[in-house]
Amino acid sequence: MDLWNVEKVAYVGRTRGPQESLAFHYYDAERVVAGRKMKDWMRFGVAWWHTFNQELVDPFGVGTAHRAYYKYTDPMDQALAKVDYAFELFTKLGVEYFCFHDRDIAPEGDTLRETNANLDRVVAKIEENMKATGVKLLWNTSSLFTNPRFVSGAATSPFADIYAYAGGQLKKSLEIGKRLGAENYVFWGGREGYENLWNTEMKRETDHIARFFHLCADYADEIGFNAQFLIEPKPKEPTLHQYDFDAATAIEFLRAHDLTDTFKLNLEGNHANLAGHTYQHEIRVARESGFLGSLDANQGDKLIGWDMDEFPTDLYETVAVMWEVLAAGGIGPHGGLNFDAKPRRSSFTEEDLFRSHVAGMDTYAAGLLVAAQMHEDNYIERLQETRYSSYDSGIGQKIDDGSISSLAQLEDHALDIPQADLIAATKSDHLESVKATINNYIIDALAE
Ligand code: XLS
Ligand code: NI
Ligand code: NI
Repeated sequence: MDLWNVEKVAYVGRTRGPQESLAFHYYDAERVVAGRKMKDWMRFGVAWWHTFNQELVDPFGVGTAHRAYYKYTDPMDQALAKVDYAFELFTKLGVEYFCFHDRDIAPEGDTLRETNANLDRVVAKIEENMKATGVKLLWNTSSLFTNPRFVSGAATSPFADIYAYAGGQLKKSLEIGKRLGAENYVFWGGREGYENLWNTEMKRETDHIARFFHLCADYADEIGFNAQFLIEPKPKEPTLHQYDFDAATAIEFLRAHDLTDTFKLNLEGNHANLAGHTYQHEIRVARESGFLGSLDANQGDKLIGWDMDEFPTDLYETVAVMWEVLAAGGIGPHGGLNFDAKPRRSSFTEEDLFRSHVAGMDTYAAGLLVAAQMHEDNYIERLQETRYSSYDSGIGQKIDDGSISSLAQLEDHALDIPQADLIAATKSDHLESVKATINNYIIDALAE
């Protein structure tokens, strides 16, 4: 299939003013930054659901998207046509990874058995294309939220048949992950939460899903599927409250259920905002506690409080994300930047699928360049070091090395310090200057 007249997107370098929309201005895949190729820091992925299944509907209107494969009206014909289309897009974009839900790639049959047979046909075609192009599977996952049977959840459903169905569906999904060599396997608990607490046994539901995760891990071991398992936190939508609310909640859940060896986290920008956090906050929490797994690259909108899944174009945010990634030495053991994002409803052409990915890739590449410069200068590291320097000696050192063992020792130190000396022990953060310096890094690192 010839995907329009778009050529392979090339790196052309920086330009003044309007950008060429089908060229990279910052993303130079092979360029080495901070000791690693840009493409290896980022490991960009295309999300099947948004890019090939999203018709750009909203609650008030039907889809606006123009897509060549809409001419296939039989669902299986269309699913197979999308595979060729997808790999042509990956190759022309120079994206080396992709991600999908089981139900994104093949239509459902009446029974799980029929659905699995449909999946086998499409997976075979995906496998051929992966071999031919070298494009790899960053992660796959299972849609346990779209079909009406999951109306009240899957692994937290009050209905045991549905729990069993979800288990059967997961078994197949793990087999597909193994067959296609998925590097990670994601669990996003789309309807694993509650609409109303009065009718909900919360502990029972969370015990059920923990048990489910153990069963999944056991089966992955049994078939030799070594992917990194990831939980993707989100506070709400579609449920009123989702159990994997944010990074800290998910980590606590993993600790409480003996799942810390099995899971890390897949963090999404827009989900962070819905939880009342910045994206940087979520990544920091995961990084510092050893749970950074992978990233779903998207952004929300300040004016609309929902999961907008916009392509990331906020440079300030990508600087912060890439600063954390550099500090972590990479996005988790096998992580990447999956564009869990869709073009706006008014960006409905096929070419917009390219334009939106190019914008996202360039924004992350620019973020990497800025963050690398900040790390090279140790700007933030020095800032933090100075701020905590009172812990390098005296009472601070004793607090840090654990030799303070009682409140009485602290009292003894503090009892006679005059108020003026205490105030003098605090220093201004000069926060406005810090923010202005970050702006300067952005301007400077991206200048010619
Ligand atoms: C929805 C989630 C979803 C996961 C995969 O908000 O981001 O797309 O990434 O199930
Ligand atoms: Ni999301
Ligand atoms: Ni996501």
